[in-house]
Amino acid sequence: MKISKILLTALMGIMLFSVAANGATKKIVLGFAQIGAESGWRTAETASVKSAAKAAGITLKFSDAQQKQENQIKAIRSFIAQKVDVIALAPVVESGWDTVLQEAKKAKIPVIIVDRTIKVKDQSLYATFVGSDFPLEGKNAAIEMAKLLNGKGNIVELQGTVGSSAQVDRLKGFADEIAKSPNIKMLASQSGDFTIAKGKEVMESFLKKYGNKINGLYAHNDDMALGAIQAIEEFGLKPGVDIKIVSIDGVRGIFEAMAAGKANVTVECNPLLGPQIMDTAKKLAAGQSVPKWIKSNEGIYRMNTAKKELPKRKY
Ligand code: GYE
Repeated sequence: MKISKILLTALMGIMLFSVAANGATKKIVLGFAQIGAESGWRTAETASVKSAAKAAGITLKFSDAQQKQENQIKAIRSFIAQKVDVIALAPVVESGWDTVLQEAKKAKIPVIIVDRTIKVKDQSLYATFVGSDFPLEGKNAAIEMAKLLNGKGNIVELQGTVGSSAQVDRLKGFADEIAKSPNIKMLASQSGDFTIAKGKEVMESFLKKYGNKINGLYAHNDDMALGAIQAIEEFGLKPGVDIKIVSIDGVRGIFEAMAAGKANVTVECNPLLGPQIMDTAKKLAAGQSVPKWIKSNEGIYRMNTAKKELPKRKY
């Protein structure tokens, strides 16, 4: 009896040791090179990644680059030096990643590109992209704008961070679709860097120049639209009525503005990517292959349903 107990304990010990040795019980370490905290969307994404890592039992190393690519590159190099298992990168801009991603590849660390896409010569430099379809968001925004203006009017555009895929693709997706409405004219288009403050500032300059000639505003994110709403009210016009507003993201603030009749449409872009990122990190750490694009589920929300939707919003 005693001997069998000793044998059993020894056997269990050996089993546990071998599980640890082949990595099954080792905690996965994920380095996340985040862009910053420029918008409500990004704050929601960061929160989602942090809570999903906890829930998945993944050790998260988090870096905030304050919207600077050089800081993101530094963070990735430090993750490589620390020998993390997987790297997640939300790239502030599309280009300039080849060298650092080659370093990650050489170190055999798989890279998940998060929420914005990149342009690299060698597609094997990253494992997958987890995020939205930006050209489609731009297209949907244009369809909504054309409907709101009955195919006729003057519009202005607040662009996202210049050189980010979210700016490049939302601009192009919108431009291609709005071209089908020849009586809609783009008066001005400028970057508001995805922030409320910049969105307000640039809208003020548009209003100064074009005043009540403006019938519609397309903003590449809700935060800039929220800044623009303040500018429009201070100028003495009614946002959502005198100037129709279509933006992208679906943050709580824009639902509140829509419920108050001050904004018209938001094309949803889901920031709650944490669970999909953790799931992908686990697969990659286990040496499994994943699809090259893992899409998020999204909808389009309008002023008339905003009040009803508001309590259901998670970000
Ligand atoms: O739309 C914007 C944020 O990369 C999809 O970045 C993201 C965009 C989002 O600052 O609000």
